[in-house]
Amino acid sequence: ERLPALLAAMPKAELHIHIEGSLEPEMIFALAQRNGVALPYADVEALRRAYAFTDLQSFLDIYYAGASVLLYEQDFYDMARAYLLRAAQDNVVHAEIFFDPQTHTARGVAMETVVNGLYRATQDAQAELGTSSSLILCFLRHLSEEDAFATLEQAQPFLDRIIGVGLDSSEVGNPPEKFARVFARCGELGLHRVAHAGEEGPAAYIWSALDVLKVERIDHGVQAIQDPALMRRLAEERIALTVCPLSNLKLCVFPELAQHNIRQLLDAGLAATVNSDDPAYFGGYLNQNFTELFAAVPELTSQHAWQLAHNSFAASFVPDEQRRAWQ
Ligand code: ES4
Ligand code: ZN
Repeated sequence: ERLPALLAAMPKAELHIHIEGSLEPEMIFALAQRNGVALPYADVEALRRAYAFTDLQSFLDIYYAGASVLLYEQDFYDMARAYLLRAAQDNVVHAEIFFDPQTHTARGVAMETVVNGLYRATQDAQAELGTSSSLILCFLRHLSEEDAFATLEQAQPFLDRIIGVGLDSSEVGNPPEKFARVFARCGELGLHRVAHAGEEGPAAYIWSALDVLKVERIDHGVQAIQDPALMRRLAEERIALTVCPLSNLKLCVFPELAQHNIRQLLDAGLAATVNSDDPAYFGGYLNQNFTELFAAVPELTSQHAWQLAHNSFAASFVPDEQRRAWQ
C-alpha cells in the first residue's frame, strides 16, 4: 500500500458520481420492500453476484433495474443522504452529483419528487456535515433529443437547484452531436455543461463534446490518449477529465488497474481528477479509488496525489470566492 494516509486524509472534491450508482444492494432491497416493488433477484447476495460486468451496457442494464425501487421523495433523500455521509468519511468536502431523471419520469415519478428529495439531502449535508454539494441533471443519450428537451421542460421550475447538465448512458452509437440543440438551449439558460465522452467511445466524441456541446469538463475522457492533437488541446485549455479508475476496471476499459493511463494523462499536463462514478457497483467510494489506483501504479507519487486533489477543486463549479478559501 502506498500513501494511504495522505490519500485518505487530503480534502477533495468529487465531480463524477451518479447518485443512482450509490444505491447499495441492501438499500435496493430495503426500498423494494418499503415500496412493494418486485425485483428479479432473490436476495442481496444474488443481486451482488450479478455485478460481473463485461462492458458499459452490461452494467447499465442492472443499474436501471436497481433504480426501479425509487418512487417517493424520501427514497431520493435517503439515497443521497447515505452517499453524502459516506463521502464525508472520505474527506470529500464538495460533491457535484449527477442524477438521471428520465430513469424515474419514465416510470411515472415526477421531476419534482426527484429534485426535492435530492436537494433536501444536499441542504442537510451542508448544515450537518459541512459538505457542500450541487446537482447536475444528466440526459440519457440512448433516448432522443426530443425526450431530452421534454426533460429540460419538466426541470424548468427547479433550475435554481441544478447547476448544470450532463450526458450519460450508452456512449457508442450515441455521439454528442445528437444533443447539439438541447445543450445550446442549456447554455442559454446559464447552466454548466459536461458530458461523458471517450469512456468506451472514440476520441472523436471528445472533440464533438467540446466543439458542439461546448462542455467545460469531460467525464472519463481516457480515450483521449489515442489522439495527440486532442491531448495538446485538453492540456492547453486545462479541460478537466473526471476519471473513474475502479469504474474503468470493472467495465473492462482497462484489463488491469496497473494499465490505467491516468499517470500519462497527468504527465502530459491534463487536468485529470479521480472519482467514484457508481461506487455501489464498482467496488468502492472515492478513497478506495485513490488507494487502489496508487497501489497498482507505482509511478504515482505524493506530487500526483496533491495534483489530483488540487485539480478537483480547480475544475469544480463552485464560485471563485469559495474556491479561493479552499486552495
Ligand atoms: C455510467 Cl460508468 C457510466 N457511463 C455512462 N453512463 C453512466 N450512467 C451511470 N454510470
Ligand atoms: Zn459516469
